[in-house]
Amino acid sequence: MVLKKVYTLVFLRNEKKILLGLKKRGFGINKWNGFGGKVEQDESVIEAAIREMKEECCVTVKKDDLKSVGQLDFTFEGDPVMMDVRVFSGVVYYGTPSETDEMAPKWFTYDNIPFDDMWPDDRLWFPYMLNNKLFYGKFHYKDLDTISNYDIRELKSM
Ligand code: 6OG
Repeated sequence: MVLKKVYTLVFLRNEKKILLGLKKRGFGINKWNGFGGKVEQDESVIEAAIREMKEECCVTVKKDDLKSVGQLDFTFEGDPVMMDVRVFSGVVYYGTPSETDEMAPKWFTYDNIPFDDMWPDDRLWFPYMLNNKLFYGKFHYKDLDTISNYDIRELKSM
């Protein structure tokens, strides 16, 4: 049996730009990504998404302003734990994205997303998110730089 851990990943967006954060420590260090982390035992997925936004970039988001847009399953060679990442997108937020010990936030225009400095899976599923399509993706990593196989499909609903 594969053990599963649930994570959140939130992207704030507007018509021209998307907010990414440069991860300053831990898993995915020095990569640009959305904001998120592990869902704790005493909270729902959406509560975790909101908490992580506050902790990682000092921004308040409300439950109804986060839209569930995708799900990503990651497995890593030799690791029995599957990461089940729930992806959210939002437009409305309160406060100013600010640097924390964990993340350095920055807005990127859609033609300037730094895929070379992101997880390799991102360039495969971002087109779904950016085109407002719901998606499910499954990726197996041979090592932290290499995807050995994957599958992505569009979903009709989440
Ligand atoms: P903390 O360790 O910071 O949570 N995450 C990934 N995101 C992408 N785009 N690709 C991956 O490919 C990822 N693996 C993990 C989930 C880790 C954060 O990083 C995301 C969480 O938001 C392997 O608590």
